Amino acid sequence: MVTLLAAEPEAVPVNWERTALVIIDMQRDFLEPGGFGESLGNDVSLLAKAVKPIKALLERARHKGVFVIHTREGHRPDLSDAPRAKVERGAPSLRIGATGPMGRILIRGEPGQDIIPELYPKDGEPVIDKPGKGAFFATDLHPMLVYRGIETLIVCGVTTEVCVHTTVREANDRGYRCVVPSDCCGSYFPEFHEMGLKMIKAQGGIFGWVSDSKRVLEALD
Ligand code: TIU
Repeated sequence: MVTLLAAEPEAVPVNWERTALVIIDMQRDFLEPGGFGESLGNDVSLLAKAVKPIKALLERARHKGVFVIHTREGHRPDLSDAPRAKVERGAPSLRIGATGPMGRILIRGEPGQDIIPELYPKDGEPVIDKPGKGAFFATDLHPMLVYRGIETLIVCGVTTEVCVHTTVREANDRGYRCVVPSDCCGSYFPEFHEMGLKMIKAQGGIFGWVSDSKRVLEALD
């Protein structure tokens, strides 16, 4: 089923059998108080408004049989995959690996590192645990997409200018068409969200296309 998805800078033809919905890092560590995001000094409530539109897309994608992938940023409990430059930077209230109210910060298997209940993965939906910001670095995402013949990614999640942007850039260089629904991502810095989206769609869509949940749902129907 190929449909035309309304987007900027131009509509994108989408073959839904060759499309994946990629939901980036909708983890308690970024969205709830007491996690990594708040430890960096951020107001985590700013990310909450992305949950409802992502949920709408997720439910429709599941219903339509579109391939759904979730990612989580996080590290091994022994921190062997966490670069010192990442662990030691800045002056967070809790460093990666320290124990907070949702368990150890950004550590795989801890409650805070898991995905928020509203968007929890269903059995059969791959969850990519990634040590970096981009979902392609040090993960098996690329072969997973290649084996399924995926050409287009609908990329949602947090934060717009960090993990969503890095993933879109990595995907663009690997040949994927990336569409970012603007209301399905969010940032601790509203101005970075706006600029991040502008950077994707500038210059004829230098990294991809920007749409919104309403237009993606219309194209899915
Ligand atoms: N701090 C911030 O904005 N983001 C991250 O550290 N990771 C993600 O964006 N997932």
